[in-house]
Amino acid sequence: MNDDFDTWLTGLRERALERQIRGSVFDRVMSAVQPLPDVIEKQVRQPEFRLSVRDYLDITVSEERIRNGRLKMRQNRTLLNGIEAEFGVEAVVVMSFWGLETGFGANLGAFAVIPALATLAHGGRRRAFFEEELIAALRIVQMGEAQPDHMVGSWAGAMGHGQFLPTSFQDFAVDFDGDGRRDIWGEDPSDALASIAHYVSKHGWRLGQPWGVEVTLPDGFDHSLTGLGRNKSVAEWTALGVTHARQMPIAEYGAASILLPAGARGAALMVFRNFHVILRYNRAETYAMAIGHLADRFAGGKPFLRGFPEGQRVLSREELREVQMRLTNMGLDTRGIDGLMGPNTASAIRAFQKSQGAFADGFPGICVLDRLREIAQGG
Ligand SMILES: [Ca+2]
Repeated sequence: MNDDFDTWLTGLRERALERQIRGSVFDRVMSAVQPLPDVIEKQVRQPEFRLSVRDYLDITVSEERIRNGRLKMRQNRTLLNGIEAEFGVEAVVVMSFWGLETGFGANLGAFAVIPALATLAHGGRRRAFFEEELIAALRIVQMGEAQPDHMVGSWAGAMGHGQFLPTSFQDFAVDFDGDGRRDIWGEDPSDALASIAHYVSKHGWRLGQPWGVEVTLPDGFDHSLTGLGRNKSVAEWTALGVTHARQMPIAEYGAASILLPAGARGAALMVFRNFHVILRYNRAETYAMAIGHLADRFAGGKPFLRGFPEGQRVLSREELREVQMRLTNMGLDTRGIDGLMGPNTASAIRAFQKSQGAFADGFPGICVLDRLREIAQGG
């Protein structure tokens, strides 16, 4: 390499200076930076999400993690109480993010974040996004908040116990132990855990409200009512016959949606505002469900009553595109072949399931694709 990289660096220097990064800081930090081929490799090979909901939950909400989390919670009781009092986020919720993101600090990531971000900003996908993060990382150094070699994280630049990108660090990291520095990387997790709580709080967390509850749907329930954002009040859902899976009352938490994370043969969830807050940390619905469920388990809650069927999983984007193409060719118009779930794709899948005598939940599961491929082969 890397005339190309050096040329890019020259341009970057100008853009950084326009953004109030001092030339001396830029030169000190960036002069020795070389692109990291590993990082591009990781981005290219980033696995599509292919675990079933059941397998994903088995890994993220394992008995071992629940035990480990409860132990860490006792060890950090005073700290967590202080954080809950300051930010209005339950200790179990903070613990859940800590557990899922880095195994309670056991795995902060092995990459030097500045070279990793420089690699992605120069030659990866989503360059503008990563350049923004790189400049934020330089600003952290310029402010004297961390030295470059202290800033370790994932290949994609997510740093510290809570895997904060540099822009999130700037906006949400806090100095909770009062030593004058926001340290989300150190062995003492005080600042990092408070920063997680601050992030969650600023995105609208409501203390004392659940993220969601497992519910039972009545026979003949119209599955087209399910999906994130198809909101009704708890009272409206109750009027439709939806009940708490463990026969408990559900308080009125405002707008609620019903999710079927693994289709109608698996557990049904009613989710509330706090579920959307978790999605601000990571947009995957299965991630948000795992965070919420792990927090419930830390608090002594029970496993899902109904559980999730073996093998059933959501289709990858590429696979969903294939489903859309095949359905559209059969005359079940999905109004677009983009690999994204929407109401038109859901109703096309439902119509297809009905035509096959299958349960018509509109769930974009692997079974749908398998059946479509069989039909294409004359099955
Ligand atoms: Ca501190």
